Amino acid sequence: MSRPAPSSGSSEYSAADIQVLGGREAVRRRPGMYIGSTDQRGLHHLVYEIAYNSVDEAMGGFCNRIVVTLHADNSVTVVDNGRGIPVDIHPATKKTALETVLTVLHAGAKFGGKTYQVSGGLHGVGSSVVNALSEWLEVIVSRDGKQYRQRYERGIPQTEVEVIGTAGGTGTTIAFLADKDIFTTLEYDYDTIAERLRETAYLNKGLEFRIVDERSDRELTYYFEGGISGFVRRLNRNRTVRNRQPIVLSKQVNSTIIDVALQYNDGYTDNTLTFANCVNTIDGGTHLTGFRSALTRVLNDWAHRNKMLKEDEPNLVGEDVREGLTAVISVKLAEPQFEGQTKGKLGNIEIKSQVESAVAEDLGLYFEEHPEDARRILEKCITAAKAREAARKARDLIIRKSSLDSGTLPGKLADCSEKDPALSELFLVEGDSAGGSAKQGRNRRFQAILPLRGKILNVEKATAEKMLSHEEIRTLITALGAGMDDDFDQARLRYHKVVLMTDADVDGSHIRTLLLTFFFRHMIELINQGYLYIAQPPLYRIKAGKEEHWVFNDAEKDKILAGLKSKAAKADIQRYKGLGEMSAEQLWETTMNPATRTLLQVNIEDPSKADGVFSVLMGGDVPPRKAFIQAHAKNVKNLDI
Ligand code: 0RA
Repeated sequence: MSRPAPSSGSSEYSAADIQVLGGREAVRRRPGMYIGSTDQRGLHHLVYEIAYNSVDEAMGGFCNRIVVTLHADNSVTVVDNGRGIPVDIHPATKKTALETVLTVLHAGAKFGGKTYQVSGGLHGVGSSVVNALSEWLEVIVSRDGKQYRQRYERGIPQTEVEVIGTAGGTGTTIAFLADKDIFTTLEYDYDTIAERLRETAYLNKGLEFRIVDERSDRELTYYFEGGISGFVRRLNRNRTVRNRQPIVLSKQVNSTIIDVALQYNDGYTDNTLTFANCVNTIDGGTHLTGFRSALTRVLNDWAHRNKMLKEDEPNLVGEDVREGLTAVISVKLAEPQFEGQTKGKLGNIEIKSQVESAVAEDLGLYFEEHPEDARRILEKCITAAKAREAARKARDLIIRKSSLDSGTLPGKLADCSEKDPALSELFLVEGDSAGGSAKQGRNRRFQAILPLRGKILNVEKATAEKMLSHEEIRTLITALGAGMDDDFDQARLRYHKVVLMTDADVDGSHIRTLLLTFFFRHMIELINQGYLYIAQPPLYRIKAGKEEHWVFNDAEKDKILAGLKSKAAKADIQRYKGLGEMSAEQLWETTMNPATRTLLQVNIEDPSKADGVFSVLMGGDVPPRKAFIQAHAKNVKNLDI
């Protein structure tokens, strides 16, 4: 045994001593703290831990072949052709460097000779953790022409570091059997481990990573000359891509190596994977932040300079330029800081600006040389921006819509005192002056008046949001109280008679048609329930002495005039062009009084035909509308949809 006994005075314990003595016990007592769990996931971590030490060696450029073998007895061997773990005596522990690495927690991090190491991630806790959790572990090192070996059981050395032969090359072989007293299973999953090794091989181009499963005779060798470019190609393998070749950016800033590959597909998700020293940083971090701001900036610059975005058009935002993006960002740095609950986030602050300027510079150059790629990518981003804007408007609309039924009735509404909708009537009256007469003439107990000023918006042509930004339409919806479109709630409707009362002239019929279109498109239930009516104001008043006639059409007028003529009475004919020409009493008597008025109920005989009529009448296509209005102008007042 090489372990020195602790001296009795605790003040004389060196930090290393405490770690040596405490480490093994601590790890075995609370394995989850070091490897996450003791199920298959935790078991797999042992393999990654050992294999990643070899990957560290590869990242330093000292190793280009790693073989992981899963044996039939559930032991695992990891072989690399690196420099071999040093076997000289370590001054602090007075033991071999090899034994220090395998017994002292995080000892690997304290060793020189490694530029980039995985330490700090969930893995990278050190070989000593694997050692402590293994029933046995054997290490064989080839260096300086010799082969060395040492054996451990549950982290305790069973032999010294012994010379067992001569060696031609250099390298490290570590074999271990996980402790069945610690793990709930010793069964490795080939596919899971193979996938992980594949990923690591992509991140280290030129590294040959081999997995052999002696339990099933399966084996695979991963070797990617293209590195992460191949990774991106693989991630996009079942997709239609925008830029044919992944864009590859590679830079070294001081000792930091930055590798980025990206390619757009026709999908909508952002599939960006980030790594720091080959550890998948699932929560991103400074490398991701730097990449994103560079990407947005470069694409905006290019779009503006090449007139794909006009000067006054807003910049693309992050989510626009990330739609359909597949990217791999890999940084290798001396002292990675992994942050967050799961240590999945890179924290090194300097990395942000390093990645940002590297990507901005190289991507800018790439687009200058490949304008076709830039154009194809930007077409996609600009479409995404438009879709985002449309979605925002739709959202706003919903929010605004909900504010429509906030409960405050519009000030312009002269409401009735009746609260039962079945007994209440709402008159929609064209113009303020007619509105005034109607307010005076009505029966305020059950008749409400809403004057609508000017031209009502053409809802057939207007986009939904434009329509709702229109004051008159909003007032109308609020007064009715039942919302509109999909959230029209008949139970909240405040009137079961809605009466359109417009002038008998061209403007009046126009407004009436617009209102009908609105109800047809947005409150069809109101029509289906038979709640929508058209008032019938008289066209003429004929007076002859004490006789007074209200006349609603020309045929009637002719008939009455003929009657008066036969009586030789002198007829005084007044034509009413507007509702405002009638006094309040006249309006009540002729048009509003339920005892004497005529109301036309609006109903739809053939909805598909009505749809066509409204499209022609109110749609954006001018020539068919003109033809229709010319053909039907005189019938419009009796419009029956
Ligand atoms: C520290 C120093 C040196 C190599 C290694 C560690 C090393 C560790 C592992 C773990 C698995 N495979 C490994 N290969 C190398 C190099 C010291 C030198 O030769 O100068």
